[in-house]
Amino acid sequence: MKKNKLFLALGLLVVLSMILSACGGGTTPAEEAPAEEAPVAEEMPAGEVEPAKEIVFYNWSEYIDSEIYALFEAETGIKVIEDNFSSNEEMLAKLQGGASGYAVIVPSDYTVSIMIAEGMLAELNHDNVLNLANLSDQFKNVPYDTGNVYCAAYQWGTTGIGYIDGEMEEPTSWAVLFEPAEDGAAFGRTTMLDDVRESFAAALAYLGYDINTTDEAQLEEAKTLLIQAKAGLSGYDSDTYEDLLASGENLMAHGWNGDFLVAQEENENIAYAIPEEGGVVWVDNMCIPAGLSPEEQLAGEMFIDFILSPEIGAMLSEWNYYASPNAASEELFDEEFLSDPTVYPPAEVLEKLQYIEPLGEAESLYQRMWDEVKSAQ
Ligand code: N2P
Repeated sequence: MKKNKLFLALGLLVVLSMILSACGGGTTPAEEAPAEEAPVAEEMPAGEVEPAKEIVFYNWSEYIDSEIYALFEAETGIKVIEDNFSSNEEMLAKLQGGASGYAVIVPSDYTVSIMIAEGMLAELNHDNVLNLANLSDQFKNVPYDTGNVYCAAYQWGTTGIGYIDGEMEEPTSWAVLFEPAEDGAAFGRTTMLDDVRESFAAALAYLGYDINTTDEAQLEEAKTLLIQAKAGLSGYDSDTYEDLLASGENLMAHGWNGDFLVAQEENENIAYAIPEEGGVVWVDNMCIPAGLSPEEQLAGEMFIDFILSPEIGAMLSEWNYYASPNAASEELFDEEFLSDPTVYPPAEVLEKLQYIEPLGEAESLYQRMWDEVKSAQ
């Protein structure tokens, strides 16, 4: 898929409308109140909160166009600093460890459930996030946060296998990872996600088991397969795997759909497949950690609201090539993007995909087994 003209035009439109609004656009001189009636600078009513001047956005790597920060700052005066994580578990551990200062974080579905249950998220004041209305109905009623009490969907996507077309066959089964053939083109030039739930999900799907199983015997089998896969891997990677394909260093990677589409810009032979055994579909969400000051909370809500505006939501997908949960943004996409099966999988593919679910106690079992996989020789 190539970047399309609509998107480029859209960028211009956004910049223009920002400039106009900075100039008080929309109001012609005739509409302006005569000077003598202009209100004197109003004082903030007691108790009214001013947004923080600066916020930290804790996001997955390479998931946002930094131009969006400039536009947000131009509109609100709030500066955004970005910090990155590579997995839900890394982000969760960091916050559980007491990291503070993040105003907006981007957990996936199952991690939202975990964080709500642990009291780690603040409720959104919907009066400050009016653009929640732009989300499509499906994303207003996600099972892990019905009614967007805590979070707003950011982007959604699938997990599969990216590969170099022409250098190897299309991977139709997870077997390409779990039964590595020494004479296979991608042997030793393959990465898997450094992600406990994603990697177990791939192995469990290959075995025909539920990707959310807590059955210890099934997990042992999955662990054995994950260890077996290591022979063919050059490593575990969740941040740069697509670049390693684009540069030609690797031929195959377990990863997220949009990342491969971005890398296609550099190497048009990059392709994406979801193995026939199925896999993972996910929704990432913008949420505010509990315990912020009212000023930071407000600034965080304003940032979420900004991302949910139609043009900015479209800019986001333009840049990261993930599907948008924002119905108003989708209206700005062209047919080529909306009909790209890598972005919007057809129904028969979607029906083979499952969400990762929170597993309570069993999460530590997964973690212990993942540690064993990682340390196996
Ligand atoms: C973007 C990562 C996508 C996040 N680089 C997967 N949940």
